[in-house]
Order: sequence, then structure tokens, then C-alpha cells
Amino acid sequence: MSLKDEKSQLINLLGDLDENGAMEIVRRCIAAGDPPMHIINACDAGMRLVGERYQDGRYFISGLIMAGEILRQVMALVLPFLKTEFSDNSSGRVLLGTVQGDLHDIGKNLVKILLGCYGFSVVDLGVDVPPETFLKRALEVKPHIVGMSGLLTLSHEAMRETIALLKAESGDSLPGCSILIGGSYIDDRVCQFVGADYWATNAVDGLHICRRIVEEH
Ligand code: B1M
Repeated sequence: MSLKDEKSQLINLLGDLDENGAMEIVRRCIAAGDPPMHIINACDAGMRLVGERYQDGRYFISGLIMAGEILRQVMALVLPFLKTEFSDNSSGRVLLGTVQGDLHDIGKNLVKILLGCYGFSVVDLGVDVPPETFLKRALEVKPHIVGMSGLLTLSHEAMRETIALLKAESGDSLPGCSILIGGSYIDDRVCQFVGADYWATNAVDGLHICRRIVEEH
């Protein structure tokens, strides 16, 4: 079976929440030397299927939980290979977190892993992070980039509040600090609404943006 077939099978198995089938394909892809990011992208597409099925009522919240668990296991398998694929000396400090009210962390964790692979030092604040915590930790860490993740439409408001607080209260303490937002319902319009500098809808774009910011710093 070609890698392309394996990938579309993986997307469907994840969509069907078939844990054993999905893990088997991932193992085969890894053994065949398939680049980790290809596997992760296929998983991303599979998660979209799960999301659609949840939205149209075929899955319940338990389906989302199951999907999250399968993806966590896939990431554990893929992670060691990701580390050997990327190694570089660029560096910068990133303060990262999922904004208040939002508990989704799989995408954020992926961003953290990729940044780490590229030599960034990442302080991860976790999920459901209040604006005040972003501010407090930003003043301590003095990051080049504050990265905010949010998967819910509701998260845009939390991003807006967090960025407004950072801008109002940090004074001159965070010179040249850029704000990157990421998630699945993010676009240019959202970026403007929340007052961020950059936006990304996948981890690789997020990584490229961070590298560019630090290079231009
Ligand atoms: Co939730 N959920 N969920 N969920 N969930 C979504 C996001 C949803 C789109 C499903 C749907 O209805 N289609 C929908 C949001 C709808 C909306 O707001 N418009 C939704 C909902 C409604 C909910 C609840 C409200 C359900 C409920 O309780 N009734 C609830 C909310 C809880 C809360 O946060 N307060 C909820 C809960 C959950 C679980 C906890 C069960 C679980 C999350 C487990 C976890 O994260 N630990 C879960 C899951 C698994 C999903 C879906 C199915 C998959 C998300 C995922 O992990 N994708 C999701 C459907 C979907 O996204 N299509 C859905 C894979 C991951 C690799 O992608 O996280 O998008 P993603 O990350 C990407 C990019 O977004 C980007 O890069 C990543 C990798 O490429 N990115 C960044 C993310 N952060 C970035 C930061 C950056 C740069 C890029 O820089 C800083």
C-alpha cells in the first residue's frame, strides 16, 4: 500500500475513533520512514472529521475525549522522530498558553514541541490561562514572543482581553515582544480583532513565524 493510501486510511480510522487501527498505521508509517509532520498532518485532518461528526450530532463529547486520547498516543510515538528530524541552533524565548476558558491543548503542545526542537526555550502556562497570569509571567520571562492558543470561537474574546491587558500594563517592560495567536478559527480578521501581531492555523506556520520574529529581532 502506498504512503498516500496509508495517510487517507489514517484520516478515516481517526475519524472512526478506531484506536488500534490508527496506531497500527502510524507504526507502519514510522517504520517506512514517513516524515513525522506528514503523519501529524493526517491526524489533524482526522481530528477535523471527528469535529464535523460531533457538530452534526453523530458523536458526543465522549467522541471528542476519545479522539484527544488517540492523538496523545500518536504524538508519543511520533515525538522521538520529530526530535531527530529538527535540530537547529536558533533560539528565542516563547511564553505559550491556551487562553482562559479553553481547555484544548493538543495543538498547543505540538507547537511547544516544534519550537523546542528548533532551540526555542518555551515556558508553557498550560490551559485556561487568565489574562493576569499571561501578564505576570510575561514580565518575569521577558519573552520574544507571547503565543496564545485557542480552539473555541469564544476564545477570541479571551485573546482580546489578554492582549489588551498585556499592552496596557506592561509599559516599557516588554520591548519588541510580538504576539502570535493560533488555533482553528483564526484568520486575519480575528488577528485584527484581538490585536495580535501574527496568526497561524498550524504548528509549522507558527514555528516559521517565531523563527522570523527572532531573526528580525
Ligand atoms: Co473540543 N471542540 N470541545 N474538545 N474539540 C472543537 C475545537 C470543535 C471545533 C469541535 C466541533 O464542534 N467541530 C468545537 C469548537 C466549536 C467552536 O467554538 N466554534 C469544540 C467544542 C464545542 C468543545 C466543547 C465546548 C464541547 C462541550 O463540552 N460541549 C468543549 C470545550 C471545553 C473547553 O475548552 N472549555 C470541548 C472539549 C474537548 C475535549 C476536552 C474533549 C478535547 C480536547 C482534548 C485536549 O485538547 N486535551 C476536544 C477535542 C479533541 C476537539 C477536536 C475534535 C480536536 C482538537 C484537536 O486536538 N485537534 C476539535 C475539532 C477540530 O479541531 N477539528 C474540537 C488536533 C490538533 C493537532 O489541532 O488543536 O487545531 P489543533 O491545533 C493546530 C492548529 O490549531 C494550530 O496548530 C496545531 C497543529 O497544527 N495551533 C496553533 C493551535 N494552537 C496554536 C498556537 C500557535 C500556532 C498554531 O501559536 C501560539
